[in-house]
Formats: sequence, C-alpha cells, structure tokens
Amino acid sequence: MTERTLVLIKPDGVERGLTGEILRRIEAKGYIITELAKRQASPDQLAAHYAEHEGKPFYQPLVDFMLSGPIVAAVVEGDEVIKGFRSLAGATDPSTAAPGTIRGDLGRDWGEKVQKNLVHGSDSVDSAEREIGIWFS
Ligand code: RTP
Ligand code: MG
Repeated sequence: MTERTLVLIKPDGVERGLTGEILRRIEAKGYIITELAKRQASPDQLAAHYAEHEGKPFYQPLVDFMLSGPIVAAVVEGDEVIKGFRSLAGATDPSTAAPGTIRGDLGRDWGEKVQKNLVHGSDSVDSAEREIGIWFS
C-alpha cells in the first residue's frame, strides 16, 4: 500500500554533512521525496512533534538537541514506506543498529543523555499524517 512518512534529518546529520547520503539511500530504495526543506525547528514544533515523550528523562535533552542546529524535513512516499524507512534507519541506538542501516553505518552516539541518531521516521499512518502537518502546513 502506498503511504507517506515524515523523515527528519536531525542536527547531527546535517552538521556532519550526511544530508545527501541519507537522501541517496531513501531514493535508492525507490521512495519518492515529495517535500523537502531545511529548517531551524521551533520549540512549538518540537513540543508538538515529541508530545508522546513528554515527561520521559530524555525529553528535554532531546528537544535541546533538536534545537541545536538546522534540520532537514522530508515527506517520503512509497509502498509500505513507514515500516520501510524505519528499517532503513535501523535501531534507535546507533551502537546496536545493524550494519547496512543509516544509524548502523553512520551513527555516532556522542550524546550522554540522548541518542543522537541522525534521523527520525514516523511510526504509524496516524503519526505520519500528524507529523507532516507540523513540518509542512
Ligand atoms: P525516532 O522517533 O527519532 O524515529 O526514533 P525512535 O522511534 O527509534 O525512538 P523514540 O523512542 O521515538 O525516541 C525518540 C528519540 O529520542 C531519542 N532518545 N534518546 N535513552 C535515550 O538516550 C533516548 N531514548 C530516545 C532518540 O533521538 C530517539 O530517536
Ligand atoms: Mg519514535
């Protein structure tokens, strides 16, 4: 089934010059990038985007990390892309993410309180539609 997902290249990915490499992997898989924008995230956007994590110990470090530099937001379309992009991204923790994945190949977990893991991908159809509305309205 054709789906849309919201991908963010986090500040570590942009700062390390990995935007092209990450987008290349998305396109190589056959997915279509339908929207693309480099942005400085606002606190309001991040509060909405990460509402499900509010109150968790990594929440504030995560928001601070996401404010630390520009991000790249993309809407990506393709067959089963929600699961498919999360499998391209690999496990949340770059130190255990499998080789062949974005986080496994390129991730460096420099963070002490938050995993700096290069990318975000929506985890369901509902969150994809909600998140696309936050970054592309
Ligand atoms: P994402 O939402 O970024 O695609 O990643 P995910 O589903 O694999 O991870 P999630 O549980 O939704 O957590 C969101 C982001 O918070 C940071 N995090 N750090 N204990 C930690 O150090 C920790 N736990 C989560 C990561 O940046 C994660 O991607
Ligand atoms: Mg998540």
